[in-house]
Amino acid sequence: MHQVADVEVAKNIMDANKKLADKNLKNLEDNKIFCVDFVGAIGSGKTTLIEEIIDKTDYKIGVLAGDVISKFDAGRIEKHDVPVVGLNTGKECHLDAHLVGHGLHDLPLDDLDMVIIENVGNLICPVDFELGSHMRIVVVSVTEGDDTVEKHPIIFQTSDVVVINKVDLSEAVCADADKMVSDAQKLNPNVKVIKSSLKEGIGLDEIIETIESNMD
Ligand SMILES: Nc1nc2c(ncn2[C@@H]2O[C@H](COP(=O)(O)OP(=O)(O)OP(=O)(O)O)[C@@H](O)[C@H]2O)c(=O)[nH]1
Ligand SMILES: [Mg+2]
Repeated sequence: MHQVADVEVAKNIMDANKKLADKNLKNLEDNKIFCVDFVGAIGSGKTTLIEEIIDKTDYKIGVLAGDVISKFDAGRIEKHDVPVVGLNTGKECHLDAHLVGHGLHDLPLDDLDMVIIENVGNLICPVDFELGSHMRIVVVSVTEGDDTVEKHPIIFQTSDVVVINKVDLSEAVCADADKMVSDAQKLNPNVKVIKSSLKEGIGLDEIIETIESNMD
């Protein structure tokens, strides 16, 4: 009996989130803005990648930076002279479309052509919560272990691009980055997988090209 009630509540939450995600997407499209959301493990390199994209492209980018508490990542992004809104989820391990809707309200949408959302570092909770973006990129790194992809299948099945980051550290942590690539391809044959070392500038151009190819 209790389980039935739980399922209904969960379904209502997901339905409400989906409606708000659709509203966010319409808001972005009305303003001719392309939106990418980054999910991934804690410390995998999401903020570093966003900083690189801001520095290496000419797009007018606004950022929604999710953190459980504090505004650490928002503070980092701010230094790149782009508008940024820090979104705190409190105890929650993911952003949702409602929070993102408020964040979009606080960005100067008239003056942007791209919005980048950084989710809270987590490979499980963000899966069910669409935010209204056009594409989702999941970032993991070799330092989490080369079984990370096969252990968290759903986020790789529901993302458009997989970035396997920190390949400069593969040897040091005895991780096989190619295994992570093939695990992702097995889980999602349509997904684009890119190995990167943001420290050494490897893979960044391909990530940017992939985003641009989705903007057409
Ligand atoms: N060696 C190495 N370090 C990297 C690479 N990319 C990022 N880092 C470092 O990894 C650490 C975490 O990077 P962040 O960009 O903060 O990671 P994040 O995914 O945003 O972390 P959270 O928001 O806390 O989940 C930082 O010290 C980065 O400098 C890489 O390719 N190689
Ligand atoms: Mg971050």
